[in-house]
Amino acid sequence: MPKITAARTIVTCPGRNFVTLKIETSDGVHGVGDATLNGRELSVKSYLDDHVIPCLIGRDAHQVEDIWQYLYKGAYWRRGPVTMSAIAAVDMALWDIKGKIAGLPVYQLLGGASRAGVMVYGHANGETIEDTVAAARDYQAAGYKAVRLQTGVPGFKGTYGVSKDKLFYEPADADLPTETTWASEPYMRVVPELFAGAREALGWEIHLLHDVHHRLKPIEAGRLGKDLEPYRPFWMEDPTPAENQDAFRLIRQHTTTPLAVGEIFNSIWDCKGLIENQLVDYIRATVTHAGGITHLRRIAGLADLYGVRTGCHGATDLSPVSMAAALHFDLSVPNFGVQEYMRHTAETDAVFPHAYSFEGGLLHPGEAPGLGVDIDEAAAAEFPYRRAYLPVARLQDGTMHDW
Ligand code: KDG
Ligand code: MG
Repeated sequence: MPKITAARTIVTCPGRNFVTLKIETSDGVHGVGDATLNGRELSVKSYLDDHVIPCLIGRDAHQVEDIWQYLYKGAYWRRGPVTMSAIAAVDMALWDIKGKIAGLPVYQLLGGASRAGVMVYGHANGETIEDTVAAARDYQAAGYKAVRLQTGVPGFKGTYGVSKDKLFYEPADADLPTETTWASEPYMRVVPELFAGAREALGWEIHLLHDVHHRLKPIEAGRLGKDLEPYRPFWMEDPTPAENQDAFRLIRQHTTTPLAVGEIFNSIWDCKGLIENQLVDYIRATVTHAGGITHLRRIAGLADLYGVRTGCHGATDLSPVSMAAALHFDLSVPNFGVQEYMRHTAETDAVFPHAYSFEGGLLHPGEAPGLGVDIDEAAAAEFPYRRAYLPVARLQDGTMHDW
């Protein structure tokens, strides 16, 4: 049996921070897992270094399920983003090892390909509707079948989803949280105008998505969903903070715009009520923050029973290791919907050489054994950790709001 002989975390900042777990085995095979939790990176590193790695040494690397259960049940303190990101990193690394030893890409171990490739959506954004539509046109020209539209709200600086750089979106760009201002009313006026402009310019073939980023009250979300209906959005994401899952009943009563939720969920228990009550259409839990491939498959299995499809989070704060793992999952799972794809910078791609590739609006994980991604430790060492936080949002009178 391949025994786990060593494991360590590697923190690198090729433009943004990433935490990677590397597990080595007695067979000479190693695996990698992503443990990045944006703005709280060092907490997951400590959880792994101080509490998980010592328990891994000597275990059979093939026992992916048992090690998952051991870390989840054995901690006594269950769930939470730090714990579940740490477990996820171990799980990804073990699937990577299993694939390498079997000589198969991980998607083959998950049951094989259920489709030719993974439909992804890119991020079109701009300060104005015209800029956003122009960016969406570029994505369409590059072959994307789906694109997310985010635009600036007139009079407000630093609207969520609007990037300084057209291709790379990185909100965690300050040593301490920057403060942005928010008001729902002008936002709710501008988004339907954006979708009207986009449909006129791009036609009806391309899927259009939008992320509300937890900003609205339930009745406001119902209104926005209704106002967007004529433009047939693929989804409206995170309309309200999902701690209050009953809010989704209210939103559902008012709109047929499909709803996507779950990028900040970290276990099947966060997803269960929304799925079983058919209050969402897409579940966005992702490999890194929701306990790895092993746990995400369980979430997808539950979702499939209720006609809910997957739409994994894929922001740049998830490393190429996470993206690779997501693609193996996406390719194999029967109820796949769409995968978010924000391109990483050239520096990040150099630190994490990978086999996945984009063609015609689809990503494919490639045929390399395991996850098909690695970390170049020498390159990683050139980019030391830099503290960086996500912004916060306040209403115009100074009241703290959901970012
Ligand atoms: O770290 C926070 C980001 O991952 C998040 O703001 C991105 O909402 C997001 C998305 O849909 O990609
Ligand atoms: Mg989002």
